[in-house]
Amino acid sequence: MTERKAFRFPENFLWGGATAANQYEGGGTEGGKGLSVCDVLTGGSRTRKRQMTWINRVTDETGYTELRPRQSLALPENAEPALLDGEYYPSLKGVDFYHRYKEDIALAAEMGFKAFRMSVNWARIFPQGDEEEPNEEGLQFYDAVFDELKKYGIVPLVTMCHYEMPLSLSLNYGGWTDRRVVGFFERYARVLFTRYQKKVKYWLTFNEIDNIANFPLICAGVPEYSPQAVAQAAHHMFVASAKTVKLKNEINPDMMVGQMLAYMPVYGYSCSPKDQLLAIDRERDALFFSDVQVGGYYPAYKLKEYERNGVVLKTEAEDFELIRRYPCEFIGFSCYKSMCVSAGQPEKRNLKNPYLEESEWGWTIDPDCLRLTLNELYDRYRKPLWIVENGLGAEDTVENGKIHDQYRIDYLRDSVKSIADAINLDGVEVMGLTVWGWIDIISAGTGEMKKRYGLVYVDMDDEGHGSLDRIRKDSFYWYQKVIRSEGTEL
Ligand code: BGP
Repeated sequence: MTERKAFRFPENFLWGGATAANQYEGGGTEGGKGLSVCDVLTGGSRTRKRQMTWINRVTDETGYTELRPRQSLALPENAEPALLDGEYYPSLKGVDFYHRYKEDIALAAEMGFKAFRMSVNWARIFPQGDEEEPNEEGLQFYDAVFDELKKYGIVPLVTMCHYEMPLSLSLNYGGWTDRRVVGFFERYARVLFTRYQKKVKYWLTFNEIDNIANFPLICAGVPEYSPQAVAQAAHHMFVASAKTVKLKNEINPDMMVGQMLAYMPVYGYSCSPKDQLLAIDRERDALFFSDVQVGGYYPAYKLKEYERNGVVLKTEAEDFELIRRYPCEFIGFSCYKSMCVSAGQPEKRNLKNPYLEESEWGWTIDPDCLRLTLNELYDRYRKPLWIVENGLGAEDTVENGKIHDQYRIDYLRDSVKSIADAINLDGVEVMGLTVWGWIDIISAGTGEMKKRYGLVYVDMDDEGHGSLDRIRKDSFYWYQKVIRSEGTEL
């Protein structure tokens, strides 16, 4: 790869910021909204996993169970996830976008945003998930948000499900393992596309669909982890994605439906060929999902894996034709860091990379991870790409009403340079960049406020205490300058 000569971004490059309803919106039990799977999660920390609270309707016993990657929930007999009196649930509050959306959108406009990534909370539109008719009050809230964005000429990028499946669909159907959920999602998509076709051009189906193996409940409402359950749920999501693209074409083909993938370049720890084989295998944990949702086919390596693991998909005659004919039109992806693997320690998901620094939460700070990812995905699919999440989670300090977050400016500057190189040196077609958590919101992984990504500080602590006042950080003014100069002033 040749070195850069200059930074240039296309005039129509969509600079902006990203959030998710379950981490930002709040109003968790207002406006007719039902509970979504994240609402019953407590706060956690770097060292304490988030807990899912439950109740036993027979014995009235209540308790907590850990959310553990690639494992089933340890729920007692007859227990089900539920809110407990006196517990704090970060998702129910977010940082109150629900009541402060005008103030926040004005801040986004002040920075010069062209795009605003957010999610519609599925449980605000269909509180139980399987109703025939949507919740009108929920639809009106998003109408008001889209109208406010339009006032400033900011385009929405809307995630249809960002870890926000209605909890009832998980409890009563087992989430995406049940084929009927495909129909419920199609109904939801029809309502969104019909209602907002003139206000929203860009849609993403399922946030980080490839996280389903790590967090089957949060990603797909599947409480009992098994390779079979995850494969079946993923298949139903693929079919729902294809039906969503088909529906969009019927309602208004000017809209675009993208896939949303969590991606991390995986490096072999050494130049041993065995490390490279393992690195390819790990990258395929994510690429499988884009091969199907964007490439339109089930890759051979996954079919072989299913065969080895005894996974047998229940499919319907139309499924593979739908998947082939209606692939997503662009890829939105999150990329924060890279990983390192060694065939000598295959059980380790990630080894410390001696060439890279790490954040306070142990995430590698890799200035090249975006360029690497953009090239990998563009070479594989030749479709437009959008970095819909990138940013640095860090502890910030307020000093005399200021937040000097030079560390975040440095991280984002490297990200912008990496994207510029992919565009100018490698010819990758990049639609935009929406930095993650442009305003401080609760962390998905830990539920903390302490892990701040924002260019705007929010006065709230990990327990939800604070004024919720917004304060512009140094990075706010830096990003404002970057957008105004179209990426030439970094
Ligand atoms: C991604 C999610 C986002 C966001 C981000 C940062 O996986 O799509 O919702 O939370 O990770 O992770 P965290 O908030 O755990 O730091």
